[in-house]
Amino acid sequence: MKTRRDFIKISALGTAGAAVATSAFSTVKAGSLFDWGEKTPLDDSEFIRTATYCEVCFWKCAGWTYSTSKGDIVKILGNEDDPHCNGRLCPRGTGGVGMFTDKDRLRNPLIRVRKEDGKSVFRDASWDEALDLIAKKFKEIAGKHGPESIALFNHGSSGKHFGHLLKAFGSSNITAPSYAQCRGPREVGFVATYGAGVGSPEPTDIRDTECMVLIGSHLGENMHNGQVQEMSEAIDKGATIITVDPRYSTAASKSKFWLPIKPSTDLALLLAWIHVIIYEELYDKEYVKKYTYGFDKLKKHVKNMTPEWAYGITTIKPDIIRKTAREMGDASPAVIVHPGRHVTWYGDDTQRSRAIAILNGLLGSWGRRGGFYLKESIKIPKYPTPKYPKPKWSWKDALDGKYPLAGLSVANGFIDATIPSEENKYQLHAWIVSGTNLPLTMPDKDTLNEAMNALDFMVVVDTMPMEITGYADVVLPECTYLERYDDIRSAPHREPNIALRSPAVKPKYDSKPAWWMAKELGNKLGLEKYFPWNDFEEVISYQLEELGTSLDEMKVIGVKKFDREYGGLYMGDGEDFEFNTNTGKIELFSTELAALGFDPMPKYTEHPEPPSGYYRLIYGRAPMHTFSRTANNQNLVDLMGENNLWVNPKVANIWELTNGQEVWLENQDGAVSKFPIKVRITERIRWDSIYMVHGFGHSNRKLSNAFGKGVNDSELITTVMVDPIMGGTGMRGNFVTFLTEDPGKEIES
Ligand SMILES: Nc1nc2c(c(=O)[nH]1)N[C@H]1C(S)=C(S)[C@@H](COP(=O)(O)OP(=O)(O)OC[C@H]3O[C@@H](n4cnc5c(=O)[nH]c(N)nc54)[C@H](O)[C@@H]3O)O[C@H]1N2
Ligand SMILES: Nc1nc2c(c(=O)[nH]1)N[C@H]1C(S)=C(S)[C@@H](COP(=O)(O)OP(=O)(O)OC[C@H]3O[C@@H](n4cnc5c(=O)[nH]c(N)nc54)[C@H](O)[C@@H]3O)O[C@H]1N2
Ligand code: SF4
Ligand SMILES: [Mo]
Repeated sequence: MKTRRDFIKISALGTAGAAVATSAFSTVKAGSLFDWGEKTPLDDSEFIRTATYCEVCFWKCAGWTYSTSKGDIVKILGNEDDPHCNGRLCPRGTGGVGMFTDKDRLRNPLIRVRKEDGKSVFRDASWDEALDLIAKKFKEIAGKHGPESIALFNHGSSGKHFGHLLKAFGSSNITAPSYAQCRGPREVGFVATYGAGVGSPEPTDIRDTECMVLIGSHLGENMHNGQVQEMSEAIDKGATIITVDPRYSTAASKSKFWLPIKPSTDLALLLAWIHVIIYEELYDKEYVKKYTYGFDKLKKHVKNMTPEWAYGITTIKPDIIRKTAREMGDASPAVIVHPGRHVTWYGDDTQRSRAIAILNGLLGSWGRRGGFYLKESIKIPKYPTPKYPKPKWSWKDALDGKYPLAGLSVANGFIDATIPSEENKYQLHAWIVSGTNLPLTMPDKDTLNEAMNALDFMVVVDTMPMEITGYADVVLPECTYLERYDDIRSAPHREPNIALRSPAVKPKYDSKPAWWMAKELGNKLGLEKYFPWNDFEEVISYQLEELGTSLDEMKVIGVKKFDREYGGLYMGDGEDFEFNTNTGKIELFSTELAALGFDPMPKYTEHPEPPSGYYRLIYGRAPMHTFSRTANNQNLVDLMGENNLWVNPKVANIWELTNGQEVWLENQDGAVSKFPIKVRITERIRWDSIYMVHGFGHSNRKLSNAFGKGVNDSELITTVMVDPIMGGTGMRGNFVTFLTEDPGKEIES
C-alpha cells in the first residue's frame, strides 16, 4: 500500500564544492582487542591542530584534528590526557575523517514537494526558506495542539541544541533510543539496588580487577575505548575473564571460561551463581552485613536455584557454574560482574540487570578497588537564559502509568503516542529527528511507519542521506563534528574532567552546525531571549571562564582535569555510607519494586524458543563500525564493507549452505530481508542461533558504499518483548529461516 509519507530518495543534492578525499588515513588493523590508532603526534608545524572529541560513537574520546591551511583534514589522533582514550582512538575514531570527506553527505536544506501524480520529491531550498517553513508549521501545530505535541528524537551532541529550542518553545517531549533501546533496564536495575545508575562511561575499575564477568557484553567488538584498553591491561596482569555468550566473541577468546549459554536464559545462570555464592559462603560477609538489605529473604528465594536446576535451563554444566562462582568469590571484592550496556534483550531485562547488581552487592564490588569506583563529574555552569515555560503535559502523562520506573523518556512510547486512537489523549503531531536513524534503530517497523504516516510534520537533521531523511518534510544538513563547536564534554570518571570540541575547518557545502539551526529557528519562533549570543563560542567561553579556565587554554590542552571534591575513589573500610534507596542500603530485596507490585527479587521466566527450522536472531557490534552511522564511511568500509551471517556447521549442513553463499532471511512473522547476506560457517555460534553485526543493509541508494550491503537486523525484529518496569524493547525474541532464492522484494528508493 502506498502511503503519504513514502520514502523519497534524495535526488536533488546540490553540486557545490567538490569533495576532497584525503588519503592520509593510516593503516589501522582492526579485529583484535589490542589494535589501536597511532599514538605518535604529528609534527605540529606542518598542520593546524584543533581540539575535538569524537562523535563516531558516544564514548566521546577527546582528540586532535590535524588540518591544512587549505581546509583539508589530514588525521585525528587521541588526546594523551584524556581518560576516555589515553591518547589512542579506536579504528572508528581514527576513521572519523571519512565522515567529513564522504561524497554522499547532505549538502543543503531540502523540502518535500508533492507532484501532481501524488508522488513526493525533494527540492533544494535555502536555509531561510527551510527554517521559515519549519517555524510556520511549528506555530500552526502549537496553535492547534499545543507546543507539547512537538517532540524531539535525538542521539548525540546535536540533540542538546534542539532540546534547548523545544523546551523554550514549551515542550519537554525529548527522547533518545539510547535509553529504551539500549541501557535503560541496566540503569533501572542498578538504581533499584544501589540508588544510583551506572551511567557512561561505566565506572568499572577494570584496570585493577582480578575477575571480570561479561554477560553478553562483548568488549573488544563493543569498542568502547577506555574499557577495552583497561581490559587488555587487566588480562596482562592475569585477571580472570569469564564470558557468557552464545557466541565465541573476541572477549570469549581472551577468557579463562567461555560459557556458551542458551540465549535468553541468563537469569537462571545468575540466580544459580547467587545461590552458590550464598550457600558456599563466598560473599563478602562484613560488607553484606553493613551495607545490604534483604539478605535473608534473598537466601531463601534462591534456595532451590541450584546449579543443577540452572543446567537444565542454560545448558551450562553445574560444575562450571560452581567453578566460576568460586573464581568470583576468590577475587572479591576486586571483581566486576559487568552491567553490560545494550541490555534490551528479552523484556525481563530490568530483572536480569537487578540480578547482576545483586551479585556485585554480594561480592562487595561496588565502591571497591577492582570493582566499581566512585565516579565524579564537573557540573557545567548554565549560560544565563530565561526559565523555560512549564509544559502542560509530558511523555510521562502520555504513558499513563505504564512503565512506572522509566527514569528517562521511552522512544517507543513516543512512537505509540503519535498514533491517533480513542485512548491516546496526548498525541504527538510533529517530530524533529536529529542524529538517529530510526528505521534501522527502532524495532517493529510497522508501528514506526504508522506513526510517521500519522505525523503532520517531520524535520530531519542529519549529516548523511540516511534512511530516516527519506521520510522528512524538511531535511537540514548538519556539518560533521569536525567542523563545529558543541557543548563542553563533561562525563564522570575517576578524575572529573572536561573536553572541548572546536571546528578544525569551515563547514563543507551549505551545511551548518545544530546550534546555529536551533538559534535561527528560535529567532523565527520569537524565542530570541533564549539565544542571547551570536556564536556558540560565546556560550562555551562563558562556561569555561566560570570553571576557572578559558577557551584559549582549552584550545591548547583539549582536556582539563579537576580535583575530586566528594571524597575518595573507593568506599573507605568500614566507613558509613548511605545509599539513595528507601532503606539507605544496597537493596538485595527491592522495596521499590515490591511497592509497585513487581518481583522484589528476580525470578527466572521462560521465553519462547525458535520453531522448527528457525534460528534465534542475535546481533552485536564490529570493532570498525558504529550502529548504522559508519556503513558508508570509506575508511571503515575498506576495513569491513558488509555484515555476514554466522551459521553453525550443523545448521549449514542441514540447509546445505556453503561459505560465502548469499541467503535472504525470513522471520516468524513473515518479514523478509530486503537484501541477501553472505553465510559464514563457524563453530563460534551455537546451533540454535544465527548472528550478524547490526547497522548494515542500508536501503537508501544515495549511500553509494552502503546501499544493499548485507542485512538490516531491525527489519527482522518485528516481535518486541517490552519491559513492563521501564518500557525497554526486548529485541532478541525473533527467529529467522533461510531463503536461498531471491524473494524479489521491492526496494522503495
Ligand atoms: N536492531 C538493532 N537495533 C538497535 C541496536 C542493535 O544493536 N540492533 N542497538 C541499539 C542501541 S544500543 C543504540 S544506542 C541505538 C543507536 O541508534 P542511533 O543513535 O539511531 O544510531 P545510528 O543508527 O548510528 O544513527 C545515527 C544517525 O545520526 C546521523 N549522524 C551522525 N553524525 C551526526 C551529526 O553529527 N549530526 C547529526 N545531526 N546527525 C548525525 C547518522 O548519519 C545516522 O543517521 O540503536 C539501538 N537499536
Ligand atoms: N564498535 C562498536 N562499539 C560499540 C558500539 C558500536 O556501534 N560499535 N556501540 C556502543 C553502544 S551504544 C552499546 S549499547 C554497546 C553494546 O555492546 P554490548 O552491551 O557489549 O553488547 P550487545 O550489543 O548487547 O551484545 C552483543 C553480544 O551479546 C551476545 N548475546 C546475544 N544473545 C545473548 C543472550 O541471550 N545471552 C548472552 N549472555 N549473550 C547474548 C551476542 O552474541 C553478542 O556477542 O556497544 C558500544 N560500543
Ligand atoms: S571509542 Fe572510538 S568511535 Fe567511540 S568515541 Fe572513542 S574513538 Fe570515537
Ligand atoms: Mo547503545
